[in-house]
Amino acid sequence: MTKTVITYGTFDLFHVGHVRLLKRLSKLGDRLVVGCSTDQFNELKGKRTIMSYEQRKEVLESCRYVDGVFPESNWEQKREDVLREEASIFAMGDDWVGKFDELSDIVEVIYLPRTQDISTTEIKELVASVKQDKKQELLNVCDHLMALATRL
Ligand code: C2G
Repeated sequence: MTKTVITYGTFDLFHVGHVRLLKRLSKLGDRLVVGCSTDQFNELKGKRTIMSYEQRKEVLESCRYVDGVFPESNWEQKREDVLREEASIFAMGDDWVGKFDELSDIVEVIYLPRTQDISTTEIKELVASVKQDKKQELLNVCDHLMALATRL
């Protein structure tokens, strides 16, 4: 009997935290399927993503640890998904601890430690700060050039 593990997420700006979770999950069974949040569902979750659902799905499907990806478009579909996929393990990072325990009548529910010091939000903030540094550098160069120009 194939042992299927199921998980869900946005997986925007795919990073090592996502990879390490999927790698650990893949070792818990023979097959790992992922519910990838649609763009509409992310709006409902209040999450702004950089990558579209199609791009995030394509990246997940290219990951060696993932055997299948399906759309996650609401909070209520998990029970139906678990039954359709015949999943025996439902797993999430522990930022979700306790949130999906109501599924434990049909599937083993587990929460794994998140990977520290990396998140999509931190990546976005880092990019924004680099952009800000570059902008300030350009402004400094402009000021310097203006100062030189006034001396000519
Ligand atoms: N994750 C992790 N370590 C990180 C970042 C994320 O282990 N540094 C895990 C999260 O705990 C989650 C998965 O990677 O289990 C996907 O994270 P997100 O893309 O942020 O997913 P999220 O927005 O939490 O959506 O219905 C459930 C939701 O769709 C989960």
